[in-house]
Amino acid sequence: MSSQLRTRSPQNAGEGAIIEALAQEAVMSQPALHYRICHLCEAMCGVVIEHQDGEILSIKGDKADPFSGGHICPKAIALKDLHEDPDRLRRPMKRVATGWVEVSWEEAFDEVEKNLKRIRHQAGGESIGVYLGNPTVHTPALLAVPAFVHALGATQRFSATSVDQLPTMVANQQLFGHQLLFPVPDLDRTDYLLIVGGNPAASNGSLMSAGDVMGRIKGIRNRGGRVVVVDPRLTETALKADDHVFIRPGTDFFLLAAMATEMFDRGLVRLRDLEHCVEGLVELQQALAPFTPDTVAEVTGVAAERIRTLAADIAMAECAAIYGRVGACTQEFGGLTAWMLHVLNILTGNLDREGGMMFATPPLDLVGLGSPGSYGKQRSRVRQLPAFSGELPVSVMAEEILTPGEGQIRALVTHAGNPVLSTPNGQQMDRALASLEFMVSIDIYINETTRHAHFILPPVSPLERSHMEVGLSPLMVRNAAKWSPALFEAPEDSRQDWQILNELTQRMSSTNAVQRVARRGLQLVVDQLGLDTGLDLLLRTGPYGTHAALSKKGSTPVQKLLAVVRPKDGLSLKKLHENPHGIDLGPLRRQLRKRLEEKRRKIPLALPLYLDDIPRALERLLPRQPGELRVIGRRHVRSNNSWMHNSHRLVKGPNRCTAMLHPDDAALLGIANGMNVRVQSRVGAIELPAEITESVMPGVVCVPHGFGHDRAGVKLRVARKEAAGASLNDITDDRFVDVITGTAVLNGVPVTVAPMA
Ligand SMILES: Nc1nc2c(c(=O)[nH]1)N[C@H]1C(S)=C(S)[C@@H](COP(=O)(O)OP(=O)(O)OC[C@H]3O[C@@H](n4cnc5c(=O)[nH]c(N)nc54)[C@H](O)[C@@H]3O)O[C@H]1N2
Ligand SMILES: Nc1nc2c(c(=O)[nH]1)N[C@H]1C(S)=C(S)[C@@H](COP(=O)(O)OP(=O)(O)OC[C@H]3O[C@@H](n4cnc5c(=O)[nH]c(N)nc54)[C@H](O)[C@@H]3O)O[C@H]1N2
Ligand code: SF4
Ligand SMILES: [Mo]
Repeated sequence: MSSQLRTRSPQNAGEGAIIEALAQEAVMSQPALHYRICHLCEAMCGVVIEHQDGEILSIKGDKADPFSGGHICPKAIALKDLHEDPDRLRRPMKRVATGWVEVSWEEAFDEVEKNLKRIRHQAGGESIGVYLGNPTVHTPALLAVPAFVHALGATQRFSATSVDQLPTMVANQQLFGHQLLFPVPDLDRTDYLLIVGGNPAASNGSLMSAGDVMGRIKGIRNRGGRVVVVDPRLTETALKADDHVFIRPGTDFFLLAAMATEMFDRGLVRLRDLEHCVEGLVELQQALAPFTPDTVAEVTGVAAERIRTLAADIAMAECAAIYGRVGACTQEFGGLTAWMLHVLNILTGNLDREGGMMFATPPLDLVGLGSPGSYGKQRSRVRQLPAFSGELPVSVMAEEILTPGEGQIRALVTHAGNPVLSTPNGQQMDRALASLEFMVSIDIYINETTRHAHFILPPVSPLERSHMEVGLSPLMVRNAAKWSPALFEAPEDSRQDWQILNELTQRMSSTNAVQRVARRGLQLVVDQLGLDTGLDLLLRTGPYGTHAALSKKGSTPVQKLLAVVRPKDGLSLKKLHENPHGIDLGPLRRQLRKRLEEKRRKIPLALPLYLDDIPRALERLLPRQPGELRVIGRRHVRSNNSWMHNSHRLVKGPNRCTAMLHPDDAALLGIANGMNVRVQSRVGAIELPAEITESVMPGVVCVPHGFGHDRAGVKLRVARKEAAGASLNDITDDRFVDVITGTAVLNGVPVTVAPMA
């Protein structure tokens, strides 16, 4: 099948190829259906791909998928564009004086190994940086990452986590004892959903994997429940909610803390089943006391009466889920806000309770497998920002590359990441990457980031590999399992992400000849068995697996032995293969109390880590100054961070890279709708058209991220021509971080706006 696709592609349309294609016409097959998980966002929709002779005929929602029930968004169809995109790299690329040349895998791997080893030998593991981008989580290759990082010896690790959910992971670890214990809203059973800084109507849901998230949210209202959105913009989600609360960017902690104080003062705190699971309640109440509806009304822009009602409604609801997302995390008090979100769910007794915030029981037990996480065991060299679980905030990556001295990063490996467009102070990041002695990117495009690489190692198209959402499984709002085989055979001499990582792991980990031979042998075995064998093993020993007893806490040796000789009828790769639409594993189940009991720990509500940051918040209890403007971000359902603007179908329509401004601010600044404006911050300026709208509150400028494709050397033809735009992260500030976690402040960055001549 795939060979026909290749012969038809314009690049290979030589005479021989045409003859081969003609010969194969004779064996043309019938259209066939392939069932698959869309891997483009966290919603994990089931899709049906109709295909014939290596050609995709259509992509539709899979109605038989128990998780998504047929829902898809416009991006699903872009799976075809992505697969066929002539700009998508198929062969390893080497950057030479005149541009890029294709090289063999052997040459690319040899050169990468030689350069990384040379630098490691000269300057140690500190001199090698690793950046893992968001799609890393959307491939099962995630399982190959820890060994790779270990083999590399790289001690300066970064990822998109610190421009995203880091505050939540820190709060998970601090309060529940494990970074991956993410509470997710029990959407299908809740009566009240409070969304703080999330826009599922655009994002399709995040840290709450839910097929048809807006359908499920509508379900809450249909059964008489209530949905309230807290956001500086009247978003597409807010339009579908019962109520929308405008909030001044970066002030959510004040609002949430005042709600807690209101609950304490009015005797509305109701721990319910969590009564014996928490400690520090009195200290918490004292620490939050300065924040009351009256003291925070001005700073947040939310009237005191409204805060009181919000607090009472939520406290009195039979069940409620208080959920926060990107807008809550990537802001000045992201750490405190993530903490308060957990705290409010606890104070209202909604944590680990049906209809509240619960924990998934995924088919692969990532909580059991992964490290619980650690805070601040390492600090960054230049600015002393804390690492979390061995990972430094990406806001320091550029300075760690640019600042000379011992421990300076001289080589960088990026995997599925585009920090130039996705992390703060993109222009500085651009300069930093350009200055590296050596850089290698495992990526599918030559984009704003990878153009600086010396080598790019591209994995196969996502449709040429099997798929399972490993990393997202702890985020599901309903337990389910699904695995998809490859749709198309991978082209000859191609590699999947995990194979590229595995090869580099083997090459970078051995120093002497004997070890090297041994590792080669091991690698051959791993290559032969494949990643799916590993998945099968994890499924079988996971909570629903055929061999669940093997990993279950408290199983006796006899039970374990029995599991081996007489496996039960449970999950395995074979089972998932036989159920191509996926398998429903039921609603979320209570588990936190059991986990806490097992670890003999309570939830510490009044941790010094958080209480010590409160004085900083108190200093910022200031109303908006006249003329003050702060920039926030925006997502659109037809975009995906920085990397899907090369799909014709997705980018068509009006220019989406605009700066939204409130009419009052526009009038003051003399800006008319559609006029080009210059948005300036401490670190830089961008120019883009203004969009004047009452959907943003006064004082807010709203710009989407992930644009700015018109840079020299970017080989994304559609994106450059049709959706170049300007990069929001050219004005976000690498020095503006949440103090607790080092997470970048991407929302609430002070800016000025002026009309262009
Ligand atoms: N179509 C599409 N889907 C995506 C993505 C995409 O780029 N495009 N990206 C994916 C990724 S990586 C992620 S992490 C998720 C993100 O998922 P979401 O968090 O749901 O996505 P956003 O649309 O960024 O929503 C953030 C909201 O926070 C608001 N906000 C900004 N500042 C503040 C503030 O100070 N306080 C409050 N309360 N709100 C604030 C913004 O106005 C915005 O509406 O989406 C995923 N899905
Ligand atoms: N101002 C502002 N900035 C933001 C955000 C915001 O809301 N506002 N959101 C932040 C968030 S939530 C996130 S997650 C980050 C994302 O930050 P990044 O992960 O750094 O950026 P992406 O745009 O997701 O880039 C993904 C890269 O992976 C490549 N890629 C795609 N698929 C594959 C694959 O299968 N294999 C490999 N090897 N490569 C692949 C793409 O070509 C691209 O280079 O951006 C953050 N930046
Ligand atoms: S919402 Fe869209 S991008 Fe996300 S998984 Fe579903 S179809 Fe794919
Ligand atoms: Mo993200």
